[in-house]
Amino acid sequence: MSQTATSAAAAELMELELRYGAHNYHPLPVVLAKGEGIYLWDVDGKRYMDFLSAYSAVNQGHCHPHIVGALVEQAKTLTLTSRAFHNDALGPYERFATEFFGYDKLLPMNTGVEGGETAVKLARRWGYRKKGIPNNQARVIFAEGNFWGRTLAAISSSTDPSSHDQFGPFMPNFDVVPYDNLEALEHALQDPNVCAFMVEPIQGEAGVVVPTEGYLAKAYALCKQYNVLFVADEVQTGIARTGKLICCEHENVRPDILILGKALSGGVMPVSAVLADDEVMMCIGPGEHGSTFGGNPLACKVAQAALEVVRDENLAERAEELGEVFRSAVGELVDKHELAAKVRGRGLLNAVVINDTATSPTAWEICLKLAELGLLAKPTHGNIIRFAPPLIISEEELLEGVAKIDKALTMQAKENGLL
Ligand code: IF1
Repeated sequence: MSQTATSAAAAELMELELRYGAHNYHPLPVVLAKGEGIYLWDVDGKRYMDFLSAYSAVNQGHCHPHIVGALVEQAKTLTLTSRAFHNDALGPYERFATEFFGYDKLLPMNTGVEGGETAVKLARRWGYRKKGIPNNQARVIFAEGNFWGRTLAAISSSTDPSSHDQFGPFMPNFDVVPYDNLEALEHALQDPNVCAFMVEPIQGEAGVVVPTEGYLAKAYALCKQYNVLFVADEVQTGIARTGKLICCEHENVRPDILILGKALSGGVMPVSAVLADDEVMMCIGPGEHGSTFGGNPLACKVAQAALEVVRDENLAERAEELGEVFRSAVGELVDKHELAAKVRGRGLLNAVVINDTATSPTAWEICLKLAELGLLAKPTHGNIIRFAPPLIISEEELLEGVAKIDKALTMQAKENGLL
């Protein structure tokens, strides 16, 4: 999509962002104005299939009527009380969500990274009060390639220079071990001051990195062996995205602390949550954690509606079945196209590794061609293109998307002189 293909209206809107907005993103030159189901429309009325789902925040599809209906109804009634008082939406939501995911209690927050921060605070408190770690000595282990947000704590565990260079100094007592490496994990767990291992069951930002079968179960077992909390960051992999309600279910792992975000609200507003049993959750008492909007009535109604959609539309089962369809169809493209090195993922969280270096613009150029063809996706780490459509997509629409991927790879191959 050359800049000339962009309309004057779109160009003007992009210019406003350039002129008046921080330059902390480099978006594709697409200016969106409307979303419904799996589709997005730009300001010129061009329709796209959304194969990013706002990084798995729109699993239920854009503007899902059940979720928007709950939002509008509550917005006209009561949006925010602060936690200085009770409200009539929080308790019923907490009961619904704790039963839905099978935990004693839920701590409501807003963004995914606040969920991660909450999980680390809970784990440290548990470490001091239950494991007996000396005060201020608690350590948390993370995996190389992790991504759990942009706060100073989150980037303190990051191994991605673009996330942490020149934002120091960093949070102490965060250790990093190679992902999908049980030997390295066990070595780190032997430090008696370790309170938690926080890990994504599939690393999203790292490029949809799926660990070896059995890694999660064995990592969990090692955590139990060394009396360390297993913390699952399911902000991106949770809420049915990978074919199970939470990704850890693929290996029958029940995290000690579960972090949810993104699709917990169906992409309607920021809602996150941390779930744990009493032994952990009761380590934080009144006035020791929270946020202005955490547990607001609007978020509670939206989140419950979003989870009802996951349940009632069988989104986990759909993701499981359609993920097989997607990887099988794209696997044929990998065989056909020199540019496509591999396809990997679980459920409808997948990625195609482009046969190129991380610094080449090929993946970006392929995404520009995909946009021209009416499909939106974006590269991660240079040469990996993530494909994650809303879980409500039909098989026919999914295969229509695959056809666009096929066409874009052919166009790029011709441009690169491979055909
Ligand atoms: C951006 C990435 C994805 C996450 C996991 C916690 C969070 C995220 C596994 C924090 C957030 C978002 C952040 C967003 C783009 C997107 C992203 F590319 F940045 F890395 F998905 F891979 N845990 N991921 O993926 O949740 O505070 O953002 O609500 O920063 O542009 P948040």
